[in-house]
Amino acid sequence: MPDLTLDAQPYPYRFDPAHSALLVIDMQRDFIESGGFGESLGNDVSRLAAIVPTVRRVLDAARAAGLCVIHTREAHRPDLSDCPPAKRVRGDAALRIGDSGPMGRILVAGEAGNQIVPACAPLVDETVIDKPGKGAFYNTPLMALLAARRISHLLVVGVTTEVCVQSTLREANDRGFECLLIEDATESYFPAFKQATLDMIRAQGAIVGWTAHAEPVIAALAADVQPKPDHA
Ligand code: C5J
Repeated sequence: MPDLTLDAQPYPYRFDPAHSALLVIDMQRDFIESGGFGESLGNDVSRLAAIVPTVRRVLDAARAAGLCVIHTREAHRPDLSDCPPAKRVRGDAALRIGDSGPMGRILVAGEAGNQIVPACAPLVDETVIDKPGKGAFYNTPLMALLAARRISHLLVVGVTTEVCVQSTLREANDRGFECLLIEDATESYFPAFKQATLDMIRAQGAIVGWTAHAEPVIAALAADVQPKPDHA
């Protein structure tokens, strides 16, 4: 049974840290820094950069509580064999997936721009999943990994709210996970899209999942690491 409860919408979220994971979606330079994929699509990346300290605080709290931490990256093979042509040619981006930009080839595994921003860099014992799609379950080992660790609850942070984060939440929900999206640890290039996503997720009695601010999540995780009273 879950044994931690925190203030969330549309009603309190309960989770057992032993069966929960923090899923950090695509906190990559390609989306957050100048010269990457996000900017090549004409977006103002400073909105995303602003959440980095909050994501880091959630990461620190999860690590201190011993939670399973999994990072994802939107990353294609250098030969682009896992990038559907439709994904590559769509839109009128200044730089397309696979093109060379100031941080290396756009959205290609191993390139500088494809790395996670230093403040949120994975620790050596944390799993990093490269995903060719927007959802983190499509064509990745994520489901098998969560099942092997008997994870039932996902705390989700990262970017962008209405693209890779929302796709992943919906995939997870359909697979039976109880998902919590941390509002101030996710961001979109479009404030209205972020708001709509938050509203859609928690609507109709948490039809996709719950939302909460980082503070109650951090407090709940911190309470879990406090020394327990000695009842001996
Ligand atoms: C996008 C993502 N926005 N990580 N990717 O293309 O949300």
